[in-house]
Amino acid sequence: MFFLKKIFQKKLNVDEVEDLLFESGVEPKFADLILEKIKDSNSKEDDLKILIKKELTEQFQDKEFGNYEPAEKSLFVIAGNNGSGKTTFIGKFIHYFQQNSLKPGVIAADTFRAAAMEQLEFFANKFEIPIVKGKDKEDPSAVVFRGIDQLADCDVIIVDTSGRQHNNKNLMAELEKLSNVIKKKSEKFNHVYNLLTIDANTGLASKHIIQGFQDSINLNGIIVNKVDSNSKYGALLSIMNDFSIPILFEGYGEDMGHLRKFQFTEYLDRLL
Ligand SMILES: Nc1nc2c(ncn2[C@@H]2O[C@H](COP(=O)(O)OP(=O)(O)O)[C@@H](O)[C@H]2O)c(=O)[nH]1
Ligand SMILES: [Mg+2]
Repeated sequence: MFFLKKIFQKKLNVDEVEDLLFESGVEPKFADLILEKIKDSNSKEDDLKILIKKELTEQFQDKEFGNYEPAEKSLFVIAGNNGSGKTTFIGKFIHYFQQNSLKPGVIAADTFRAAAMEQLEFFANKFEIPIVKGKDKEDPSAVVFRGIDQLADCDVIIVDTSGRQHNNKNLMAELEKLSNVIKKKSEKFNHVYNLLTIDANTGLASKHIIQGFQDSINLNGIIVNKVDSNSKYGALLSIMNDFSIPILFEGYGEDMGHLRKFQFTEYLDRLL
C-alpha cells in the first residue's frame, strides 16, 4: 500500500493532502494538478481517483513507454549507485530470461569489491548459468572485453558494474570506457542496453543521478527497485516527464520473482 492512497482514505484538509503528496515524491507541478481535482470535486473517493488518473494520463499521452520484449543477441550493462539493487536485479533478470527460454550469461565487472563478485556468483550458481569474473582490481573494461568472447554461446549477456556516484569523475570515466569497449564489439549484438538502477526511496533526487549517468553513457532504460518499501513512488511521474528514457522494470521485493514490467496504467493504479 502506497502512502499516497491515504489522501483518499479519510477527510484531510488541503495542507495535509499537500504534505502527503510532497512526502510521496510528487513534485509541485503534479501535486497542484491533483489538488485542484480534489478541491473542485464533491465526487466520492473512487470517482475522484478516476478523475485524477484521467488527468495524469492526458498529461502523459505523448510520452513513449518502454515495453521490453526479451530477445536474443542482447547485452545489458547494469549501472547505478551502491545499494540501488543492481545485483539483485540481475538475479531477477536471469530468472526472467530463463522463463522466456533464453540462455543468459553474466560478467562480474565489479572488480572493486570481492563480495560483489561473490554475490553475482551466487546467482550464477543458483540458476546454473556461466559467469566470467574479473580478477581483483582488474580493469572492468578488460573483463567485459574477454567476457563477451567467452560467453559467445549465450543468448543474453548481463554485465554487473561497481556502484558509483554520478558526480565521481574517475568512476564515471571508467563506465564510459566500459561502454566504449562494448561499442567495439557491437556487431555481435542486435540490442545493447545501458540500464540504470535506482532506489525508489531516493525520490526526486533520482533526477540528478539519471542526468549524471546519461551525461556519461547513453542510457536506454531505467530500472526502479524497492518499490515495495517506498513512500516516494510519486517521483516516477517526474522521471517519466523529464526524461525520454523509459522505465522498463520495477523490482518489488527481494525474491527472484519480484520483478515486473513497468506499465503506466498499472503504475497509476498502485500510486492512487
Ligand atoms: N525490499 C526490496 N529490497 C531490495 C530490492 N532490490 C534490492 N533490494 C535489497 O537492497 C540491497 C542492495 O541490493 P544490491 O542488489 O546488493 O545492490 P547493488 O549494490 O546495487 O548491487 C540488498 O539488501 C537487496 O536485498 C527490492 O526490489 N525490494
Ligand atoms: Mg552489487
